[in-house]
Amino acid sequence: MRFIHIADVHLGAQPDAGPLYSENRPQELWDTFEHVIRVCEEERTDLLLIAGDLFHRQPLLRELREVDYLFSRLTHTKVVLIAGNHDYIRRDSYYRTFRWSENVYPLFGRNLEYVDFPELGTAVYGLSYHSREISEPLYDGAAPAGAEPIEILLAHGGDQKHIPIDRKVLASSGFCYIALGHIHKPQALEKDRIIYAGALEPVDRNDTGPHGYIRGEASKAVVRTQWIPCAEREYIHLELDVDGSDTEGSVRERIRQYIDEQGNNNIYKITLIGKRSPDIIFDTKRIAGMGNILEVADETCPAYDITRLLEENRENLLGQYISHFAGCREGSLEYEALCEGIDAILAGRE
Ligand SMILES: [Mn+2]
Repeated sequence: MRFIHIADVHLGAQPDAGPLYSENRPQELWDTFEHVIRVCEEERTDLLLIAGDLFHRQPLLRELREVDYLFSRLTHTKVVLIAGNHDYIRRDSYYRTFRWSENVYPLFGRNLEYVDFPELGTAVYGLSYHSREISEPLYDGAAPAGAEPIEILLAHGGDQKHIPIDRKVLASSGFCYIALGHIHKPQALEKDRIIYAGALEPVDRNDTGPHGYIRGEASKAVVRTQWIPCAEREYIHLELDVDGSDTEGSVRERIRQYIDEQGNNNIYKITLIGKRSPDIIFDTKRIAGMGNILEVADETCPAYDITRLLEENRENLLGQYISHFAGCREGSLEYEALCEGIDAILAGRE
């Protein structure tokens, strides 16, 4: 039995993407989702498992129709999905009344239920969110019914307000694979067995690193999985360490080189750190205008020659201020305060 496990597609979201991509970014979430559907068709995947938050918010009727159209074109694959905290089954949710194609099996109940595929020797279990938050550890008591040799749990959550998960309890639950959603960073809680597929595409600027889906194969109760990156873009956080020889031009050049190496498709958040020459000011707006860049923060501090400043200013406020910090170590909070203070006093003189 071959399956693909995706989660947190967040269709309908408008991710932060900077001026270059913002307009197209919502469309890219759909494009990557369609790509996965195509992979299912090409590879004749038996089951497509969607572990919650297919939508970023309550799905519109036309969005459900688009999604179901894509599912309906699958000639081999059956689709099982649950609703997560973002697309929870609200009182007026279209999820309640929508008529899906016959190869689609929503597990939209509040309580654990399962769908049985005898031809695949597989049963898939799951429940859905009927509210934004669920603080009870609902999966702690989840156990397979022994309906089929291969028993899979589709689950969504893992933090305090969204069905807290105890890894050890899950590990001893008896399911041969647990397809998790909600945490956007792809990760295995247990190799080949308890896995967060991660968001299919990064949705938030903090969803750093590559994103994609899980491809798995189960024979009897033995599962083997592979993580397949497929997202169009990645959020990359860069801490650029500057020194006294850097100018704004050299910093921009170094950022340009880094972006060329890491990929022009990606979206960057840049933090300047280290010690800059005291007479250099980095124009963060200009740097952010280079393209691909979502945010630039300047956390550098000026590289003052403190001994010399002290010598030259013994008789005035600046000298007195510096002497208060005698003996503080570079890099410490006190040192940072010292530099900020020197900055302020020097700026006041100008
Ligand atoms: Mn979620």
